[in-house]
Amino acid sequence: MRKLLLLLLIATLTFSCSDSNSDKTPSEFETAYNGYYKTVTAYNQVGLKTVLHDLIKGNTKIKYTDTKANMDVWRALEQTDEDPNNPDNVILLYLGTSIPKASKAKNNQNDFWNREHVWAKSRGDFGTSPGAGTDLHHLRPTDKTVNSARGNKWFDNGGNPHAEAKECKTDSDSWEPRNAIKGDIARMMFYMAVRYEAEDGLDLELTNTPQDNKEPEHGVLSTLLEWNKQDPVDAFEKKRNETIYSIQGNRNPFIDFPDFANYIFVAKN
Ligand SMILES: [Ca+2]
Ligand SMILES: [Ca+2]
Repeated sequence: MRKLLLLLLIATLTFSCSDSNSDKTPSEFETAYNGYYKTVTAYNQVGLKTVLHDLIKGNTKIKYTDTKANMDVWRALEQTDEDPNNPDNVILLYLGTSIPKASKAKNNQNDFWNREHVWAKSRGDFGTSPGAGTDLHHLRPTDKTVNSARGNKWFDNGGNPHAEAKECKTDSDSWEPRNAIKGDIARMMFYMAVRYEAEDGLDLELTNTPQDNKEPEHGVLSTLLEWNKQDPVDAFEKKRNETIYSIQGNRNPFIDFPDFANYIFVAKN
C-alpha cells in the first residue's frame, strides 16, 4: 500500500511538472490579433524583418482602377479613409479635411481628391500595376494639387509652410507632413520596406541619404524613426489597418507593434 501511494505521488508530481511547462504564459505575439504574429518570438530575435515579411507577403492584390464593380483602389479608399463623422466623405491625408467621396479628381479637377502613393511610385519605378502600386497600406486620398506639390519628395523636417496645406512644410527636396500624421507616414514607409523584398523583384529600402533618382530607396530613415515615437498610433490608423486586413488580407505590423521599427531599422545607415 505504501509503495502504491509513493508511486501515485511520483506520478502526480511528474504530471504537474510537465503540466506547468506547457502552461507557460503565452507571449504578447502569440495572443495578439488572433495569433497573426505567432511566428514572432521576441523583438530582438534574429531575422525579425524576414519573419515579418513572410507574414505580410502573399496579400490580395487589387487593381488601381476597375471599370466594372470590382474592388479597386478608389473603392477601397472610400472605406479605409472614411470620415468617422460623415460616411459620405473621406479624410484628406495632408490637409486633414473632409471631402465628399464623390469628388474624385478623375478628370484632373484641382482640389478634388486623388490617390497618393506615400512611398512615391517613382522611387522604385513601380507605377500603378497591382502590387506596390496598388498596396492600400500606403495609398491615401489627397487633394490633387497638394499631391502634385509633394511629388516624389522624401520625408524630412524643414522648409516653409505649403501655401495650401499650411500645416505641412516643404523645400526643394523634402516634405514634412502635419504633426498629426507624422507617425502614420513613418509606419506606412516601414511597412513598404519590409513588404517588398528581393523575392518580389522590387526591394524597397529606407535610407538616411535618399538620392534624386529612380532607385527603390526612400527616406529619411532617422527622421521617420523619430516621427514613429512623436506621433503614436491612433484610432483612425488602427481602424484603417483592420479595414485593409479585411480587403487585402495582410496587416501593417508597425501599427500593431510600433516598436518593431526600432529593432529592424535603427542600426542601419
Ligand atoms: Ca497620427
Ligand atoms: Ca525591402
